[in-house]
Amino acid sequence: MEYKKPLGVKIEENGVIPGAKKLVRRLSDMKGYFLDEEAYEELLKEDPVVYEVYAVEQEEKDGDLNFATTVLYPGKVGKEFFFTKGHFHARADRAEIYYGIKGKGGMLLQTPEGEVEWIPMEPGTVVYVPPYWAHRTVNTGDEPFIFLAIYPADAGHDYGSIKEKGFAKLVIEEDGEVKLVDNPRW
Ligand code: S6P
Ligand code: ZN
Repeated sequence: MEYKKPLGVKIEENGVIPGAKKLVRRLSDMKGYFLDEEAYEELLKEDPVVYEVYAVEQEEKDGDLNFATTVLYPGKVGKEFFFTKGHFHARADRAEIYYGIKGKGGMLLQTPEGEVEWIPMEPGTVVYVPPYWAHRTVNTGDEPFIFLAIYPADAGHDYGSIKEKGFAKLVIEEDGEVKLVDNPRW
């Protein structure tokens, strides 16, 4: 039997996992995701980084685990707070755990039928993402929102239906408050 080597790694203050694979999502990678298209086009002139992911991933095998930090920057497109694209798992029955490290935000979760849940997150919050729920994180604060995700190595990502319709709820700022409102495009 060949055993894999165990690994211990310290997450840096800024959310970086040394040696991890880095993925950068800029606003230009998220065309069609935000409701306010005018505000999107305007901000596109700067094309800010919306989030970075630092992932330590294994071969896609049953039983193994991946982990990744996400650094989700503060910002808004119109009234809508910056968010991650959001996805179902390609193997839809795979669950996931998130752990809040820094900053303030929350997770939108949604079933294929469109039932939505909002879970606020701060440092120390653990979120259990059950099988079959799509999940998207949202930064509702004014500093980077950093969290760790731990997920089955064979979970994969299915971005398709979220890319088309989004989530049934939008997370917006109105009158200085964080509000969940119906997504008119849903
Ligand atoms: C993977 C896990 C996270 C996200 C990351 C970016 O299952 O849920 O690591 O991949 O937060 O979000 P997204 O929706 O662009 O993959
Ligand atoms: Zn996931």
